[in-house]
Order: sequence, then structure tokens, then C-alpha cells
Amino acid sequence: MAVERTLSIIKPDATRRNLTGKINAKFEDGGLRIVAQKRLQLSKAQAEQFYGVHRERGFFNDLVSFMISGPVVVQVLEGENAILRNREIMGATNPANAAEGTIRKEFAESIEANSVHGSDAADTAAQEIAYFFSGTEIVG
Ligand code: IDP
Ligand code: MG
Repeated sequence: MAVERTLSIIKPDATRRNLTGKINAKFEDGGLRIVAQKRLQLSKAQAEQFYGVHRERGFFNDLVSFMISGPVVVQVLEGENAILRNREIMGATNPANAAEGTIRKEFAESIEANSVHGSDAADTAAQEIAYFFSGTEIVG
């Protein structure tokens, strides 16, 4: 295994319910280190670009509206096998299918308002981190 970095977003359903600290505790308890973090209000253009891979999906417009419905917390998580590890800590996209103890099982409201985003592979992690952070903002 290697030390990796992955992009995480705490989504508006979670910031609205003041869950940032509880979610961060899941990452830290799961062996990941928060090496960069900032709270942002995404613009519509930013959300559309970030989720561009899903542009043709039926849920795209609703997803963009949801992601700009309140503040988000964007983060870089670092640790052994961080990309896969974070996906495990998050749980399945649909909270109905998420395992016990995962963030989405405990906190998600729906398949859309599912509390967290996490990069899905090394190439997307690098792109997504660069989308939100400059090198000097990440302190490992
Ligand atoms: P992921 O976040 O687990 O990687 P993706 O398939 O990449 O899941 O979908 C991105 C986001 O789009 C999900 O986290 C969720 O917010 C939303 N989404 C995915 N599938 C659906 C759906 O069927 N209906 C509504 N929203 C969805
Ligand atoms: Mg995804």
C-alpha cells in the first residue's frame, strides 16, 4: 500500500445539520488525516463543472441544485490507500445499501443528499484536488 491523497466534500445536507465535526471524526478514526480543508459556497458553474461526468444523467440538474443549496466543506484526506479507504468510510452511494458504521448509513438523508463526496480513483483524485486546492494549501 502507498500513502495517497483523495478529495472529500462534506455536502450541504450535512453542513446544514452541523455535522462537519462528526463526519471529520469518522475520517480521523478511520485512519485518514485532514491535510487541507475549507468551507465554500459553490457557484452553479463550479458544481456543473465538478460533476461534469454526470451531465447526461437524469439526476444532474437536481444534483447541481442540491450542491449549491448551502455551504460545502472541501477537504484533502491523506493516508494509506486513502482513495479506497475513504470510499469504505463513506459507504454506498445509496444510504439504503450502506454498511453499518459508515457516514452515509448514519447521516445521509437520501441517495442524492448523501452527506459526502469522495474521489473514486487516482486520476480523478488528482484532478479533483487540483480543482479546489493549490499545492501550498495542502500541508501533510
Ligand atoms: P458516489 O458519490 O458514491 O461516487 P456517483 O455515482 O458518482 O456516486 O454519483 C455522484 C452523486 O450523484 C452521488 O453522491 C449522489 O449525490 C448523486 N446521485 C447518484 N445517483 C443518484 C440517483 O440515482 N438519484 C439522485 N442522485 C444521485
Ligand atoms: Mg462518484
